[in-house]
Amino acid sequence: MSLLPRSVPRIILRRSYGTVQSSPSAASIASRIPVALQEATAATVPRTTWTREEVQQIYETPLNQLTYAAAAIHRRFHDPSAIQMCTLMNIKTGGCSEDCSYCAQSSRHNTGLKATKMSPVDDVLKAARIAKANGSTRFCMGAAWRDMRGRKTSLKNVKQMVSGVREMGMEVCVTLGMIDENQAKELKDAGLTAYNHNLDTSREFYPTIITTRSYDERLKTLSHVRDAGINVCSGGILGLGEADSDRIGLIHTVSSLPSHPESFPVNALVPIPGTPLGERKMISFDKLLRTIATARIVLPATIVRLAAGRISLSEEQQVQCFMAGANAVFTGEKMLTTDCNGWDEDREMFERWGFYPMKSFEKDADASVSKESAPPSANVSAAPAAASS
Ligand code: SAM
Ligand code: DTB
Ligand code: SF4
Repeated sequence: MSLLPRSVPRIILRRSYGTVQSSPSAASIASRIPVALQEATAATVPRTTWTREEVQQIYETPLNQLTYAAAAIHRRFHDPSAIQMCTLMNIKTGGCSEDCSYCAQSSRHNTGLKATKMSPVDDVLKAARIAKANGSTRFCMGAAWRDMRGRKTSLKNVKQMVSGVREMGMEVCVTLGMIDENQAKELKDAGLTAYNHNLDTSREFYPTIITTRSYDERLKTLSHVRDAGINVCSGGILGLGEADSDRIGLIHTVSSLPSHPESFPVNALVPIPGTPLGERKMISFDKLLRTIATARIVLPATIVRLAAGRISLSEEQQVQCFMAGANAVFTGEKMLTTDCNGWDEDREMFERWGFYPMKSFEKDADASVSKESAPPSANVSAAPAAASS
């Protein structure tokens, strides 16, 4: 028996739902997605041949389409629920000769930061043990240096720190400024997993931010790191006053390196009073999300790291970043000189949204043997995670 009153015209029963009937066909949706994004969505290996125009096309895709594509690509190349937890330690604070206009540690700005000597090896290893006990699987040590020239004793101490952290089964990264071939080899032999050295922004915009060392010098350090078989961690800062074209330029530059960086940190400027950028407003969230999604698409096998400035994002904004392809964070008591989201807060957020910490060497773990507790001499991090075609 019909449940409809007799007065309802029969035609209603035959009509399909309006949303279904009027939704555009898959072909018409696809025709509005840039060709570069369609190609990226179909790719199964990273490519180093992107043109700047292609990266621009991807970056300019409507944000909801862009983040959807990024999420799909993220699933092809990574476990989308695994987020790498990395803890930072500043092993040599302040007094840096460089003029990076964002940095609290440059001696050229009056930021009120007290310069310190290098931390003792034991203190660093103690901090790494605490980070590990709290769930971090990567430990990154930063020093406020322009380069490693004439720092033989410091390099010896850093190498002891590197080996000590590796013996704990953690990935270990350092950021010490510019290094040459031999220093890179020594760090590799000590067991270093990754070296962080950011390009920060596009080649064109770079000289308005830093004048004391060039873009090419930075690229040279990246080549020494890569040639030594250490994973490259290189990304940028958003909110320096750069334009969309500069964020596009940065992603294009790293995508055209001989192999993609293993890790691409996306820092949002933390304005430091006393620096030339101390009054800047935070980058708008849509630009941050767009940059993360574009990086995920163009650098599909790379770890995209939601770095400085995360503390200013709401939990929902952070989760949007993870859903658009970010899969690493800095977590713990401190960044280098500024505050960081803590372990407990991050653990609770992960549980609420269905994320879990990435294991150490998970991205390198294609080989059948578990590398979690391999000693430095096992040379386990020789191949960058993102082997480019
Ligand atoms: N001295 C080394 C160097 O310049 O490579 C290592 C330390 S440096 C502080 C590491 C990176 O942190 C910088 O390249 C920059 O991308 C980021 N950073 C520094 N200060 C920042 C800030 N105030 N806001 C956001 N990111 C910042
Ligand atoms: C990176 O790209 N960001 C981290 C890490 N690599 C070394 C440093 C962020 C520093 C944020 C400002 C501060 O704490 O001084
Ligand atoms: Fe020195 Fe690095 Fe800061 Fe530049 S970013 S001033 S090189 S510590």
